[in-house]
Amino acid sequence: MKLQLVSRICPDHPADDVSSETVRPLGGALLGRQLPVVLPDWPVQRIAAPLLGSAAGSWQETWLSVQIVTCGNDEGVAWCRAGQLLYGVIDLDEADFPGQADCSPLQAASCEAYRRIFRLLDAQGLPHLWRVWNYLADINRESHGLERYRQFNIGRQDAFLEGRRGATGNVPAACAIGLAGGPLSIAFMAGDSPAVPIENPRQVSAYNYPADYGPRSPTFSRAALVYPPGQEIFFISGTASIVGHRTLHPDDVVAQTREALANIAAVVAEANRLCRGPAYALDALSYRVYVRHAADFPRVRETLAPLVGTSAEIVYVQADICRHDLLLEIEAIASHGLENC
Ligand code: 3EB
Repeated sequence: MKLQLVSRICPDHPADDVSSETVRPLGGALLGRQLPVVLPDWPVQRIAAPLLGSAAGSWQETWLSVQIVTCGNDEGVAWCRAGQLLYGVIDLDEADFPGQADCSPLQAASCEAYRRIFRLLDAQGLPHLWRVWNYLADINRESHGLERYRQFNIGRQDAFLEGRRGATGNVPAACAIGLAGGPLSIAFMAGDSPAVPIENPRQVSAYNYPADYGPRSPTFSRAALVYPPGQEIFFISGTASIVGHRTLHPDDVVAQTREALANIAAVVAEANRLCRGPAYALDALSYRVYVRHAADFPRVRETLAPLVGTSAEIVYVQADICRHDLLLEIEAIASHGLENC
């Protein structure tokens, strides 16, 4: 495998377990209530969300590449590049954005973050965003007359349109998750070839959601197949208990878990029609599950375990979901080597 995601309980020193002659870290994420003070020297997204069902204080995920990695910091984006592939992280403090009557600080920060990402990608000659991880504080709180997730959606879509990237169809896989505090934090992976976007036949595409969910639709695809050399990576976006465009089972966390997994199964079936490698299966994905209420975690785990099988890796964290009636969201990832590509 050329590009590899390794996950583990945080080592004492982050560089210890990933440095070697043959693989080099490209970037990654740290999840947990208490994040280590010593950070790796590659771009790391800090996700301050309590782990559920784990004694560990934090969890580290690192993308490793066999290619030469070059790194930099431009436009406030910390990035590393391996061949035609780039991973970056940008954190913006909303307090640095005064906002205006028609544009809240969060909307301004969201637009600026994506503008800077697009400028970096243009400068690097790697125009195609593949996967984006968005985290913001108090995602469901209303301010400036609008829920904060909806403010974020305006800023994000503005930047896509300004950067002459369409806001429908060819858009990256993503998640947008609420944390208790901290900056607007956006991590991304991008490349020189377009991602193959995948939609879910059970759901209205998010970029076509009606205005009931905010003045601007979210800019993401349900999943993406992407092609680093010799490889296919399958990114499944944050997936919730939404059918059509409506939330189902608003007060039933077990039913929401089953519905979210039915959506993931539908996305996997779509991907299997389009993928170039072997088919993907639910028990061979690596999952991240965001649970709104920690007290729901045992029931979510009990419901999910028999549906995804024992071989699937699942990391559970407590975090807020972008609609107040959603109790959980599940994202997943898998990768296959491609022999003749
Ligand atoms: C949904 O399906 C649930 O705004 O980037 C999932 C994945 C969700 C990504 C985003 C939002 C986003 O609408 C929420």
